[in-house]
Amino acid sequence: MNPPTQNTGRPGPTAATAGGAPHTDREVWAAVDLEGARQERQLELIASENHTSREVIAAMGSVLTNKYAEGYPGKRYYGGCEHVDVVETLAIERATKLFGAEAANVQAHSGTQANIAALMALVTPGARILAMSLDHGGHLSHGHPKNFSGVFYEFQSYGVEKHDERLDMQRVRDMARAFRPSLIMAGASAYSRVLDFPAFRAIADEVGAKLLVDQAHIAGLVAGGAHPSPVPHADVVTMTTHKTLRGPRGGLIVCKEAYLKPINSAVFPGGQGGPFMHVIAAKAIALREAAAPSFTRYAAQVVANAKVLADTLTENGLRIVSGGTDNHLMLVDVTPKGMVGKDAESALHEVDLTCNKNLIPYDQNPPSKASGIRLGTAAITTRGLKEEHMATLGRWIAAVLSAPTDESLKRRVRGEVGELTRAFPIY
Ligand code: DSN
Repeated sequence: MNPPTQNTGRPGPTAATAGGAPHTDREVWAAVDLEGARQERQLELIASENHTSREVIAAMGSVLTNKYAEGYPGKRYYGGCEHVDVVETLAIERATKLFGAEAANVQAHSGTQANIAALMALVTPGARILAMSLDHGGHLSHGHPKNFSGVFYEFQSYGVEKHDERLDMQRVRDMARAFRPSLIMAGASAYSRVLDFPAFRAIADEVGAKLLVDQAHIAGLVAGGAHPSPVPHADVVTMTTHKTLRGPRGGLIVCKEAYLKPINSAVFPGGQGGPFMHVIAAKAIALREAAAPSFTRYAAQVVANAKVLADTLTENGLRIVSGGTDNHLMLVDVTPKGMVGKDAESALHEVDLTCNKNLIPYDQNPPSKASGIRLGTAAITTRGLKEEHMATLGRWIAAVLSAPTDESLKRRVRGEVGELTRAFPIY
């Protein structure tokens, strides 16, 4: 089944349809219903979010949530695992096939849990690791001093160049030659350009390091052929399943066969106890969806939409970090409009456009204010929006950020956003 991209006339996935259960807990279900309505009403531009299919949601609300299954298929520490074994085996088979990998672990509860496992499997505590700076688009679990990674390993960060806001692989190579890391990490949560995985591999080989790629943001683009795959180059690839891959909230690891044993043992018992079998079922369903030809079209449309959105924002006076995007996201410098990211996020929220403030490289503002916002097209493409809608959306965003206190403008834009979201319901 593919996620619906047009009005099916069915009710939403929240209280009305959650497993056909009685809804006696009015307080919780009221909030769930409101969240469902919010998602329908607003355009979701948070680059790390998406709208899953109803089948994925149904699996997460299934009886599999009742089952303990510590261990792996065929080798569990609990009885009664014969059916969840089938589910986990399907998820593993689908993950390896979809990403062309030798092996997979589908149990990590999140992307950070997957990274914990990968670091445990690949290096020893205290090891030197070279990864992308959070301030330039990296991720907390790539060495932030308060994160497990920064606490237990010695990180050095590479970043983008000041003049073009892109990674310079020669600079990364120079840093690796000087630092001599045991592991190099590639991957980002706010970098809009293609990552050069063969270059990362060559640098890792030159300095005798292993290569870990965190493809959390781009996993769906990789699956759909809209971004080069890191799998042939990396020793281990971690990801989340809920961003561009459009599955349930969770983590996933694919790797060379030689790393499967240490990865499995680092996930369980290393960093987790019982796997979430309901989420693993949802991962299996999402992986099947991502293997369909329609998902290849979806991934291409996500990238095409992002390009039009970035171009329209540029034409209307905003600055896109690095000059544009090759993937599903962009960092928009809002300072040309005399604003900071925090205020831009609020102004857009008032017109039902949801996004997050974000540091831009070499930002002069603190993270609590930030000079930019991060926009992504994964979720709005799922609900069926195409290039022509991106041009309209870009003009709305630029207009609101040019006059954030103009109440009549915001009323008008909010009304137009409402017309669009009603024409393209999620469920
Ligand atoms: N919080 C995620 C994001 O928004 O990119 C990363 O974990």
